[in-house]
Amino acid sequence: MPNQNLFAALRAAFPADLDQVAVETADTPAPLHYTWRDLDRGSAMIANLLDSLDLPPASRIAVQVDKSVEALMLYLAVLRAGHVYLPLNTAYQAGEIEYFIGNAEPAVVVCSARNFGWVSKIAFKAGTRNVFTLADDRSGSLLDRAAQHADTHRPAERRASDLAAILYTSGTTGRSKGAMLSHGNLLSNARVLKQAWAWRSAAEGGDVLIHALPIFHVHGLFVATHGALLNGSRMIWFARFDPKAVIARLPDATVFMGVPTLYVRMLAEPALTREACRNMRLFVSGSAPLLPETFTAWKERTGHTLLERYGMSETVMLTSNPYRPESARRGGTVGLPLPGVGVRVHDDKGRPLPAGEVGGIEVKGPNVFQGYWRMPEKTADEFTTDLWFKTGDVGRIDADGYVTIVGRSKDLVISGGYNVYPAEVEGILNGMPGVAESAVVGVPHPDFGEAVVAVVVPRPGATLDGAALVAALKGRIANFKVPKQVFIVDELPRNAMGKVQKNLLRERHKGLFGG
Ligand code: MCA
Ligand code: AMP
Repeated sequence: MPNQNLFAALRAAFPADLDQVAVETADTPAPLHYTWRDLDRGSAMIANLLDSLDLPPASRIAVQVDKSVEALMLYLAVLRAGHVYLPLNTAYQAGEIEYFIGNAEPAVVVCSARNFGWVSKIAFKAGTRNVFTLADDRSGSLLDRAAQHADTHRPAERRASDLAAILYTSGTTGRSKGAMLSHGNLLSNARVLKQAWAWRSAAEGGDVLIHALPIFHVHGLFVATHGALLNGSRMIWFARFDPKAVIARLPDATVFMGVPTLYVRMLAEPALTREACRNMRLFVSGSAPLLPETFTAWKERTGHTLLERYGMSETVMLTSNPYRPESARRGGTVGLPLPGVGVRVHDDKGRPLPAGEVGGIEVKGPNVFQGYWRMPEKTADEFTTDLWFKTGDVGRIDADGYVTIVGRSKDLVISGGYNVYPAEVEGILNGMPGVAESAVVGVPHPDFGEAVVAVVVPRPGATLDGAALVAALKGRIANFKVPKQVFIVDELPRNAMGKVQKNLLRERHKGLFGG
């Protein structure tokens, strides 16, 4: 039985000439060029370091580090060593990290040097025995220790069903759940996307991907990175998205992937022209709704039709607009189910709905995750009796099979492509002095798509200051979760059942950012 380890498949796709450049950094002090041999050797040394720690099988390796090519090597090393990669948003603060480490109980934590003080304290307290540092200037204990190990490594034998990664997501109850993704989930989806998006072999001229997304989420870590690696394609690597800098490199590339905010920001730059996009063949958008006006503006400005696709941490990519003909890409839709993926729309009684009718989007296929880490009941709740995964998205499928997402049944705000769970922010606000209760909603925002806004009711006799609440939250939770505006009110609107009517709050504040 061939080794089903995802790394084995990625490594097999490396070009024969390993001394070709695989990754070129675009925003380091000086450009760095990493060859395929560097990726192989670097990940082998780190994998050998992991093997030397005698970790239990399928150990979780939690990683909260700034984006770098060495962080990519660390991800590849965890795959080849057969452990479970657990990427964490660099914006998470102590309270969030404490939850993730407590829930996942990683055997190893890799953190940035600047956070080592507080992260190592949390990790050691939770029983983690190995904490390494990795800075984006290649310093830190991880590489120092890995450098003492051999630069060849045979990938651990893994079956398709074995765990490869855990991505925390979907905290409908305010606490995130660890979506468990297997080698098979990731490889099957990477292979489907390779075909669906017509990645070009070297003989066909090859491809060059501009990678400007974070690598602690599905979009940047799996969809973008696997796309390039599984095709042996070079990446132009940005540690941070900067619209001007990305546009300047478009002539050197053929593929770009982004969340809608990235496209909105590039459209604001006069340097974005057809000329700049002359060698580009594909722009992919996802993770959040792409506004029809952005879709139209991009086409007019660059001549390219954005290809919108739909994904989840639990299912990787489930639908995509067609690659060809471009004319078949329909703005406002997330396209057609990917090959091998079933997508259906059911009503809240679990009955199928006719084409065009709005209901709950459900999915089935090799891309669907293995469940939530140590939460079998919550996992069971999110599957139907016939084992389709309930996405929590509301939408319809038209007569041609195109899927349109019209909303969400889950209480979720997506801001600049990041998920914010109102229940989590409400929980923290409600614990603050003088707060009786709160409601957190998303309102239209021209840059982030949706922006987080909070409405807070003071306890009797207490006086609250919105700006002070924002400042207090900034010290507690990731900055992207912090409300851009806090309103102090006497009471929250409630329906006859006593449930807070968030739709009324969204309506009341929808013009806040001129959206
Ligand atoms: C930064 N800020 C944000 C966000 N990012 N506020 C709300 N939402 C955000 N996403 C805050 C900063 O803390 C700062 O606040 C202020 O906004 C301005 O920061 P700015 O410099 O504009 O932010 P940035 O560093 O430029 O980041 C914006 C960004 C970033 C580049 C759009 O958010 C980003 O890379 N988003 C991509 C997320 C992603 O990869 N999503 C894929 C998830 P202050 O000054 O007060 O500190 S995977 C997924 O959803 C599924 C599976 C799928 O289908 O792909
Ligand atoms: P995550 O929790 O990071 O897995 O985010 C998954 C959610 O992002 C989905 O359930 C959708 O609500 C949303 N999403 C992903 N892609 C799109 C898209 N193209 N359009 C609208 N929403 C999207």
